Amino acid sequence: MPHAQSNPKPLRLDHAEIERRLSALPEWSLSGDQLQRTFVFKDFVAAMQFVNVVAVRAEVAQHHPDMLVRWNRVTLSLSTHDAGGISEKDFAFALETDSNCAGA
Ligand code: H2B
Repeated sequence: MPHAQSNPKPLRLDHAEIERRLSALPEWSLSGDQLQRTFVFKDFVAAMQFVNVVAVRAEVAQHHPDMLVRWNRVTLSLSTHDAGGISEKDFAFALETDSNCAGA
């Protein structure tokens, strides 16, 4: 008997599909094989608060962006290791981050 499929492997999106989805996320861009956005805050403490909020969401989603902090700037880079590129999980995480960070 086949065992239950709990987590089907995410599919890598092709370039045309990535561009199509990116047009709905104007703050994000493609950097190599990752979705990327830099968020700007009033100071380092605000930037670090954002990092911690993202970290909690990443643990819940089991999807962890690379995060680079430069004083008041945080760059998130997203890809899906299992897919070997960008999947819909990356777009879902990007969209949710935008909706949690209006005005960042
Ligand atoms: N984060 C990101 N950004 N991409 C992944 O493919 C990924 C991850 N995979 N966090 C997760 C962890 C995977 O290794 C675990 C087993 O769910």
